[in-house]
Amino acid sequence: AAPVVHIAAVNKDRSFDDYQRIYNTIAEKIREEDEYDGYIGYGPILVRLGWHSSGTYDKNDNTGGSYGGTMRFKLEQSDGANNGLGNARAFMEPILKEFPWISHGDLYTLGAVCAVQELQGPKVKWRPGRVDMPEDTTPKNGRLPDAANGADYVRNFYARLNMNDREAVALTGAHCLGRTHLKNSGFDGPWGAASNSFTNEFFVNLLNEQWKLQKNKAGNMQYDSPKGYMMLETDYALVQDPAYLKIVKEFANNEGAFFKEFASCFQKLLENGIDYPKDAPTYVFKTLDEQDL
Ligand code: ZEM
Repeated sequence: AAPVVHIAAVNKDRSFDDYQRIYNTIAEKIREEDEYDGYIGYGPILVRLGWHSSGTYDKNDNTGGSYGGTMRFKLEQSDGANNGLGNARAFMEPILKEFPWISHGDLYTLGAVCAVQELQGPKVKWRPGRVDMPEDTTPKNGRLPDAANGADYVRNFYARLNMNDREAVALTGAHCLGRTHLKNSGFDGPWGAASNSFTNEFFVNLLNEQWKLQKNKAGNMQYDSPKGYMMLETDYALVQDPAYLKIVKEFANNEGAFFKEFASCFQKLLENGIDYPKDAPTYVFKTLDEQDL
């Protein structure tokens, strides 16, 4: 079969200001509802929503990915890997009511960009044009990664998303945000101390903590440190594999290098499978701080 083509549909009636308004509405709601998940807030789970909307992509046939907004369908929501994302979708519901003209794919990716920036991460360029697609284009369950695996699995998984080693390591650095929840994934605990600020702490902790592989309360294996931090097996694979380790060391020593790589491969992740016409606009949103809001 011919590969699927997804062409960005740029809405000529909408300008940068319209999207910045949505960004601001999301950012203000993150700031307002700061008590969520033990005062971590909604930022991390909005990043996870954008990533899981995009992480179904398969470069071999150009299926999956963020374009069709298929995360709005039960079939995709019911993938075990998406457990817990109902909270992020519920967060977005009033935003969709207020801005009914935006597609689900655009909203969920814009939300992830907003969260990264509002949590002091790098500026991530964002482009509109995703179009809600019918239910029968929903990718089958099982395309999102399984944490109980080592470096070979990680490398193969990211190859399907068209990501090289440096991009794979940078993307995993998003685990500076948020935490694992027993009731969602069967894993338990945060990756570090600053769960709602975007930093290179994930890499620093990978290298500097005393990690011990043990079985958690749900019977799953995870690495734990005396400070109460955790690592998934797929995270720890980044220090076991020599090619990955070199990049982990670079990002631990140079937060700027991590931010630069993350900004570019996060945009790439959110846009995988989409063709943008030459005249399609690229937006860089201002943070609330920069607008004195
Ligand atoms: Zn995650 N991730 N992830 N990830 N992730 C979790 C949570 C978060 C993997 C994984 O199994 C898990 C990327 C890659 C990979 C975030 C962002 C990104 C959780 C915990 C698991 C189990 C879910 C829970 O229990 O609530 C695996 C195996 C990955 C690759 C091999 C990439 C890439 C990400 C973004 C760029 C974020 C922000 C969270 C925290 C969510 C929260 O609610 O706090």
